[in-house]
Amino acid sequence: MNTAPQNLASPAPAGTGELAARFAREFGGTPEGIWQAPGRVNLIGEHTDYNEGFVLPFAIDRTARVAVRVRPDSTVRLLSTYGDQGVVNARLDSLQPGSAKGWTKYPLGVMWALQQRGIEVPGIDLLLDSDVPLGAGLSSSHAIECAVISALNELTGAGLEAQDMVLATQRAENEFVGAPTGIMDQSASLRGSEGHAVFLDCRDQNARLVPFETQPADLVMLVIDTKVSHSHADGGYASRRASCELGAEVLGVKALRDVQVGDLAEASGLLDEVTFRRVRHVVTENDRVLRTVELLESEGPGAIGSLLDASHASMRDDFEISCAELDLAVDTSRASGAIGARMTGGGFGGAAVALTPVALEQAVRDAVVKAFADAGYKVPDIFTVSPAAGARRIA
Ligand code: GAF
Repeated sequence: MNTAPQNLASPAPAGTGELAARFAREFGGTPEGIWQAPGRVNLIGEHTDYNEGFVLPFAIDRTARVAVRVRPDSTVRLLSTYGDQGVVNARLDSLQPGSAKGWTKYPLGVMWALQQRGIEVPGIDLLLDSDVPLGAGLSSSHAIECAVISALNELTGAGLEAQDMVLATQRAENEFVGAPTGIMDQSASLRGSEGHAVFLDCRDQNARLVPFETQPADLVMLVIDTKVSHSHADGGYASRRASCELGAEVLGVKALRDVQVGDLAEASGLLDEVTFRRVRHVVTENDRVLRTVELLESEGPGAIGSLLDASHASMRDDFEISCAELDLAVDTSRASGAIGARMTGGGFGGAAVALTPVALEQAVRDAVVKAFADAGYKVPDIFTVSPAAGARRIA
């Protein structure tokens, strides 16, 4: 009989020992466990989640990890291995939106959101480590939130299902952090699976895993972090969301999910020019997600390049959330051999992805670095990602 505790990974990945040792130095004693949650790349389906549409992200092999121990009082002590905030102390009875700063917004937001659901949250000591690049559009904040909610779900015995954790972390983001984001990022982080993308219907949260393995197709997925930092709590994201809501209202539908590509000609006569372009992005993007899923299931990743390109063009021209650095990353990748490329995530900075033949990986990397240098942009960080497992306990 296997008596190993459920969710306990074996063997423990490198690094959990160091994290536990650092925890002991900072807080004394040992953590009760270490939980990790990945960042994500969105393969396709951008700004469709809050329109009750379709998304196709995958969890990446870059994670946030939290070592956690429950305290006997209502104090929260938080420390991260990066940044310079030092140990941050908070009290559970005084958590409220706007009360936290820096990365501590994410764990404290999750604790607050759990309290709002009536869950009795204990004080904790928490040490965070993460290799998800910050502000790169790879969902570093949701990775923290999903690691924390996984830990608290287990430590409190709350018994939340993935769906509940998605909604609680969304509430933390929307109300505590102040970013009006949808449900895509935390869904990818919580539901991710090695070798798969997560096809999510954001209307009912139905999720299906779709094979996305680049290696057998002799492809790699390159991430190009432009180093243009962005925040979804800034106005751009909220203004796009407002345009979508206006479009749905004028068209008399519950959400833009209910508008089909064939309805666009009629919609153009009913909407102002800018709102129409915002709507057209969402409607065509939903359609592209469905076609991408079909192609991945019938032919594999080598068939989806032109859909990635079309998605980028739509974000650049209709939704207007790209920037010069992202466009340069995408155009240069395509010109030097990628079979498809697009910005990924909420936009206004962050990262692009380029689906690239293995044989041309170096050529694409070199071309992008050179193009950025020639344009006087910051040196981009370029690395490969593959679809990885979702949030789980690792020690
Ligand atoms: C950000 C948000 F967090 C997501 O909910 C989603 O809207 C995305 O931007 C755009 O597709 O990552």
